[in-house]
Amino acid sequence: MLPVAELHLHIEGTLEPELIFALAERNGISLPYADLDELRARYEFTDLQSFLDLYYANMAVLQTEQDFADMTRAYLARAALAGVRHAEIMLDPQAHLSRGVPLVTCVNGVASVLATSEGDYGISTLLIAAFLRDQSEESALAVLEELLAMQAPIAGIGLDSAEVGNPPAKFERLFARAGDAGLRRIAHAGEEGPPSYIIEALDVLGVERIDHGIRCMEDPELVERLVEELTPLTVCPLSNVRLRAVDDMAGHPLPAMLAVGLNVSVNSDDPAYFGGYVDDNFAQLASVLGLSEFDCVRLAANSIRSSFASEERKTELL
Ligand code: ES4
Ligand code: ZN
Repeated sequence: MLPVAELHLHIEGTLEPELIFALAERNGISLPYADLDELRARYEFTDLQSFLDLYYANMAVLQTEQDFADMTRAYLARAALAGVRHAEIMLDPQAHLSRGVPLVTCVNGVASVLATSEGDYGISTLLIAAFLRDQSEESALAVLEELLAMQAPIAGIGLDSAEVGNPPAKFERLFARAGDAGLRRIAHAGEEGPPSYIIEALDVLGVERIDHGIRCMEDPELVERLVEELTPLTVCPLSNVRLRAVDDMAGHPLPAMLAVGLNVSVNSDDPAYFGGYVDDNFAQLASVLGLSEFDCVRLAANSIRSSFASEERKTELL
């Protein structure tokens, strides 16, 4: 198995249907689905929002530190089988706070497992607090201050959720504060939103990496800049197909992105919702798009180089 770094992963998006039912049972929560098949029948998405509705609804079963820890362990165990040797994991604190789950519960639940992930699963990890762009900047700033005050073990911040209508510039002060606090900065841009959102994320937010970024292909000047600056784009092929950002895998822009020299990597985004983990993404790229072994090696190397892992760890994995 090719060693890869997973750079675009929402831990809540790793909550598999079986675990949703198990946690609902443990926490005495009644689900609006009679059984697994009824839940699985909901995994038919038409766009980003139709997915986000189910993604946020299913989080209801995450109540205790142990719930967050169990979800994180399940991801690491599966990711190890996929060849993941380093993972940068996003957590959506606001999605839990708004349900009455304290910040310490979600952060400690995930972080307690990540603390020993290298020894336990062979996966070095770091945690990224992602902020919901459809909520206010004030809300995000308050949560960031709380994370800093509690010295949460976060390496950086991200920006996710409903993209269109919530441009990066809305979070200029949040990202400035994070930068001042020494945090790494990434943002989703150019998934459903226009190429101009990618430019804004780079120039206004100062991000080091773009999550998705596939719509950069509509702007040749932007492509030229991204190639020149070697900006990492964390592409998620199965996610793009399932959320209909692209028509089908055969029409995915990844081969074209590689061909023009963009620094792309392959990631699973929300693997429990989109039909597979990193290995499944690579397998589909190979079978449908004829991605060569050489391309896969390059994508894997891109992922490791574009990570926030220590230089020693990167050397070890390359
Ligand atoms: C997400 Cl695929 C995607 N896009 C934006 N926000 C998200 N949160 C979880 N998955
Ligand atoms: Zn994402």
